[in-house]
Amino acid sequence: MSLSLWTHCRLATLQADTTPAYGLIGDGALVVDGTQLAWVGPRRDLPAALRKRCSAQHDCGGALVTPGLIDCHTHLVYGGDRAHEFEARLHGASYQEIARRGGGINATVQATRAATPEALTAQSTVRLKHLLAEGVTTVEIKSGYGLALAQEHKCLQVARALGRSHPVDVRTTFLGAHAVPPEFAGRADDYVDAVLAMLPRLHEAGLVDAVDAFCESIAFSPAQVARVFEAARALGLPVKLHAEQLSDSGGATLAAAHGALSCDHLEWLSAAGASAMAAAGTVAVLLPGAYYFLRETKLPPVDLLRHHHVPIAIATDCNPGSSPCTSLLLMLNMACTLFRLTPEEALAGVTRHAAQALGLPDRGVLAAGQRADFVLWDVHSPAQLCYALGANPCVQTVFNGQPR
Ligand code: DI6
Ligand code: FE
Repeated sequence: MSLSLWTHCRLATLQADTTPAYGLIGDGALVVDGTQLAWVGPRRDLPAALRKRCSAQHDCGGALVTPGLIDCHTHLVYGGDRAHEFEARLHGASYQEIARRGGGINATVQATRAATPEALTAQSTVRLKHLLAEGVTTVEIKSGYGLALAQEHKCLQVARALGRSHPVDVRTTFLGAHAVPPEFAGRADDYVDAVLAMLPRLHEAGLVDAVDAFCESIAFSPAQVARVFEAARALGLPVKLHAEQLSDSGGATLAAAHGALSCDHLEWLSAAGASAMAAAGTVAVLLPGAYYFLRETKLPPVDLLRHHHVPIAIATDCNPGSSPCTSLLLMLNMACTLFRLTPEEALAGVTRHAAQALGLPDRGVLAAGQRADFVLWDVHSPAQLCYALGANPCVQTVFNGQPR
């Protein structure tokens, strides 16, 4: 296998606990061996024997190189849009009221059920391309707008197919317990039975990398979520949870008890929840797009997470109701301005910690042995990636060893 050498770049390796910050290497070099990074470090330390084996050379033109970005929480595959609800909220309705009136998630369920796989693929492709243009190399996509076996199957298959037709790694999450669909109105426990019946079928079809649920007063109780988690764990599937977004339901503690990969949103996270997450190694995925778009005022307890050394990830939560967002770079900015993360924390949140939130130890930092997913940026400092609004300084993305 031929090796390729990438030089004339600064590297933000994002390795943990490095000095200088960001794991910055001023005059760096990368050696790619097929789909993996074979060597990463200061150019002057590159072994001559390794350099000789490199048959291709790439001049990065002074670019900053980071790991490929990872969007670890999206609901990217859905039908229709909810601009009318955005309008209704500007006339005074709340997100919860709209949901209780049968709008909200169930409005998107109706539109998604009505959409053909081709139509779903077409509208989801537009969103995916926006993410890819900003250097995203791994994206998680949740189901949860089908809420019936054939419909969830359709959405997860569309998600998987997007990963085959685009240079990006798609990880699929089954979110059957997202909302109670209209045909089960007032019978949430019966719907949980239906979710438990869907799970093994979708798993057998190879469509499930992880299992998620929405633990909230307008969605599922901790007891109902526990049933879903037990079924997932019995199949050997990792779990994650939409927890403490609109109220403190104790979801984080429950998820941690099931060894969850991540708890997501967390504006209302308690001290007990944070310490349970720390003990379980559960990542906190913060979603500034949803906080912003719903005009929430309760900030996620970032200092509490820092105090307990809970790793923090950042994602778009791309969805039609609470975060119609396809820019992970914008989320970096909002994580800093709204949540007061440092740019270094924010960048770790879309690389190293996002990989951890998906249970993927083979990516998220620039280091030998990792996947060769990296991005060349036309910026001088890593903080510039968090600082600008609406700019896209992505020059080139390398996915799985191949420039795309
Ligand atoms: N929390 C969210 O923010 C999204 N899902 C969830 O459980 C919103 C989904 C939607 O409103 O369509
Ligand atoms: Fe979400």
